[in-house]
Amino acid sequence: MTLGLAGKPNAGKSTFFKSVTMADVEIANYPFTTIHANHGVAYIQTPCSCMERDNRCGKCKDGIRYVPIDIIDVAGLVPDAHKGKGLGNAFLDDLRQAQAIIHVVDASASTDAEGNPIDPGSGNPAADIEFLDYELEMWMFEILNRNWSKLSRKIKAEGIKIEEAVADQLSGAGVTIEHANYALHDSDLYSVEPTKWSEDDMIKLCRSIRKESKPMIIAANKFDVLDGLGISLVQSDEKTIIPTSAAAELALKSAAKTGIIRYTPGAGSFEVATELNPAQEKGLNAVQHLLETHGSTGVQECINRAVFELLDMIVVYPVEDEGKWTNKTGDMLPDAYLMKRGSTCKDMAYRIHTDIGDHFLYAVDARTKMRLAEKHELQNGDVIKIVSTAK
Ligand SMILES: Nc1nc2c(ncn2[C@@H]2O[C@H](COP(=O)(O)OP(=O)(O)OP(=O)(O)O)[C@@H](O)[C@H]2O)c(=O)[nH]1
Ligand SMILES: [Mg+2]
Repeated sequence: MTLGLAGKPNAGKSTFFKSVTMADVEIANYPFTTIHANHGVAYIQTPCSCMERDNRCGKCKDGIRYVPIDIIDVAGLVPDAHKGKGLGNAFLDDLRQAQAIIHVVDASASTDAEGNPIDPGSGNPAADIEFLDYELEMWMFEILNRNWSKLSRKIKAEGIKIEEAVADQLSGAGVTIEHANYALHDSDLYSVEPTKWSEDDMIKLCRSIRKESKPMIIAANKFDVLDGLGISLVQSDEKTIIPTSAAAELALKSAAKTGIIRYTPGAGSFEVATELNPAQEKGLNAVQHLLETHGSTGVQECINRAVFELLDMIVVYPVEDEGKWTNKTGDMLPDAYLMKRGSTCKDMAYRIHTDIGDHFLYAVDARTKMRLAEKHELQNGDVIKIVSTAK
């Protein structure tokens, strides 16, 4: 499970990344601070299933389970990156493992089209929304188009399935047969012979593939600047927009790390834990004001919603003892798996181990103690024991 942070230079991607991973990465107010992608681990939050028992699992905090996901912070992209502008399109390749993208937009309008700092309010965040879709589509188009005339003749001559050929050509961009199948229907191209596809047809296909294989959520960042100056300009008919202040989240996490405050990521308030010096007091008062006006910094909400809404994932807990909800060594709810909604007991068995999947007998719902068949669809929060003949 990997989320990618993408957007124009200087929009706050690395600040967002640092605030969720606490990795020591470079942040600066000029474009192209990040050149090599940063990889890290962030945590999404979900209510822990142990809360319905008398005893706690010890893995969650105040009933909130933190489930790890991978997150990548890539170099900034400028319009026409696919033609080599800015740092070019090599960096688009860093997004290939991402199943979903958080598009970080500078909603304070304090960066120009190339990401150079300008006066707050003088940029155009509205224009930043669409360009990323287009760059990703054109990146995919260029990959698909490589040797296409030869490949399309081969598809025809050898009767290769078109969705397989498209997925194969784009596998480096993380595109699967299911994505290709969806996009070929969506763009009405199953009915047109691949040797006859025009450039426009292929771009249209890539647009559908992008939507399906790299869904996006928008972080309207820097809401702390001039009372959320440009947030209303960040609009989209089809994408969720979440106002964020990555800088405020980073300040809160840093203060919590040094023990000055107690803060739960995503919360609308924090508790002061020590005596504050005047500078700390001033800084924290400003952040408190932001939390009061916006509810939270938005950063945790962004990653939670990217995983649960955009990617439609659920969390399930494998156990070996369905009575105690523990593993062999007595740890309660030792693991929390993120799985696609619609996954079955058999999918979960494979997730534990290939052998367990291959030798699956049945599953047990640890709540009801009912036996479940291999095709039974898992629900969010399920606690499941898998029974198999694997050694
Ligand atoms: N006020 C404010 N400033 C922010 C926020 N997030 C980031 N910044 C500032 O914006 C500038 C750019 O931040 P980075 O995180 O380096 O931006 P980036 O998108 O990674 O930039 P590149 O690596 O160059 O593409 C820095 O000066 C940050 O301190 C925010 O939420 N509020
Ligand atoms: Mg950066």
